[in-house]
Amino acid sequence: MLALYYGPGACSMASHIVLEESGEKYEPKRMDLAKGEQRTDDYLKKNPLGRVPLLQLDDGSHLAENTAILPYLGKRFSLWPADGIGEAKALSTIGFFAASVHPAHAHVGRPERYTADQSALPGIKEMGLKTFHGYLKQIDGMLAGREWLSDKYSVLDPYALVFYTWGVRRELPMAEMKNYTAFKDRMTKRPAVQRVLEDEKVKV
Ligand SMILES: N[C@@H](CCC(=O)N[C@@H](CS)C(=O)NCC(=O)O)C(=O)O
Repeated sequence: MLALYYGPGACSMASHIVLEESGEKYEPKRMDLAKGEQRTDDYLKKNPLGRVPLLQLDDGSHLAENTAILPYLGKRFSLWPADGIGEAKALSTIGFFAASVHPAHAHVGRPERYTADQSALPGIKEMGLKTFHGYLKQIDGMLAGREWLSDKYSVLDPYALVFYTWGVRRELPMAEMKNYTAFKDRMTKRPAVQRVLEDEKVKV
């Protein structure tokens, strides 16, 4: 059986939604990131990176990183493009999310990771928020005229929802992004999404 280590409101929410929608039995393993549970010796043995999400596979081994976990779950639950070009495009979107959108937000939430100079923290946060906002607008553009990011609903969509909720958390003008907001409304109609938002106490 699969098990997911996740933190409420974190990027692990994407995998959490996928597992919840899959209908397959899995073990949710909730972590308190604010308390630093991701840095305990026990957890670091499972994931030396000290982050969530972490997926425990059927054989008991562990898989880290959204860029690996989401395609794996997508293939397992038919939430992944079947053709080569569709798959390449999905990987391109996941790469953009994990390597650009997420780190921009990390400059807002964890600016101390980017400088030793305390006086530079506000500037890093401010620039991080601007960059993050710009990326959200790009996601809004990617959703123009389409229901989902890929040709059909896929693991990309719960990942995109994570960043929408982070925009809400940072009080960005999310309603101005019409395509992204309509997408969020479609997502929050899904019962599994509702269950996860309730479990993680995330506002949208
Ligand atoms: N590149 C990783 C990033 C994972 C990551 O940074 N997760 C955050 C939550 S969104 C985390 O575990 N934060 C705890 C920490 O930084 O100590 C991925 O995409 O899976």
